Amino acid sequence: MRLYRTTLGHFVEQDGAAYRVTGYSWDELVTGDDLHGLLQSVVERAEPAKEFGSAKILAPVESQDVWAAGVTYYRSRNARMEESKDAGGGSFYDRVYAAERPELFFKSPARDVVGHLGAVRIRRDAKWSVPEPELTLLINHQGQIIGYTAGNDMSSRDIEGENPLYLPQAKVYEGSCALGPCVLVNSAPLPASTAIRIEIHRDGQGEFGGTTTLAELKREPAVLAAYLFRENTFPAGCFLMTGTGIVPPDSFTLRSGDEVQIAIDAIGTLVNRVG
Ligand code: DO4
Ligand code: MG
Repeated sequence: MRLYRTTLGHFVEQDGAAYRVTGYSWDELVTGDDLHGLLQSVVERAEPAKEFGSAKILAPVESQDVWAAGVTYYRSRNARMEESKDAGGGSFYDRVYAAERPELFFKSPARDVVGHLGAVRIRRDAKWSVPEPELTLLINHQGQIIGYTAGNDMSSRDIEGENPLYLPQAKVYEGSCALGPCVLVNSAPLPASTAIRIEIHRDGQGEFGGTTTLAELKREPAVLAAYLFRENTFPAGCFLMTGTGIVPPDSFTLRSGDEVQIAIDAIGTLVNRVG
């Protein structure tokens, strides 16, 4: 079941039909004891809501901040080692890839998350910017994974490559985090065959495309979530991006006007224009 936050309220979609979910704020849904059960009862009892087609989809966020994991795919490890080799990156990215403790960082306050069809941004002082397509976990206040969405961890590779201590500036700025279009509400782990795809279009033409699967993700989502919750509490739950396994060639940088499409099996496609 897919849960949408929209300008006309919340909707759950299953088998091509959408149903209104009334009586709960987004935070109440996310912090409830049994979101899946609640949505199942809506699907069984409510009439399909045709107005869903005219609703504008909003970011699936109310009070949930966004965190991110890094260097969780071999492709990401290699790309970071290369971009930071002049700053001594030859070893520290390899070490975090191999270590038991994952890299986790704060990505975005809830208020800055961009939704489906919203505009993401590249930093004005960056020369080398890329999108990072990432499976993103919705975790409730008890630390349980209750859903999945698609995420874009927009990143400034020249800034993070210059010095690892610049990572927060490369990663955390307005318009750097997009999530959506919905939350796939499912506490069972997604199959390893789940594909994550990206397409970047420029002036109506395909500029870059790539695919990976969850089989390439080195760490279990539940383990990433457990590390995040070790010494943090999230009364309204939170999102955790699980890292990127797709990195465009070094010659590629995003431009204003590009369209980024991130598709994840069973979730859908998050589309954002670079503003
Ligand atoms: O360590 C830098 C950030 C890594 C990251 O965002 C990723 O691997 O997705
Ligand atoms: Mg990332």
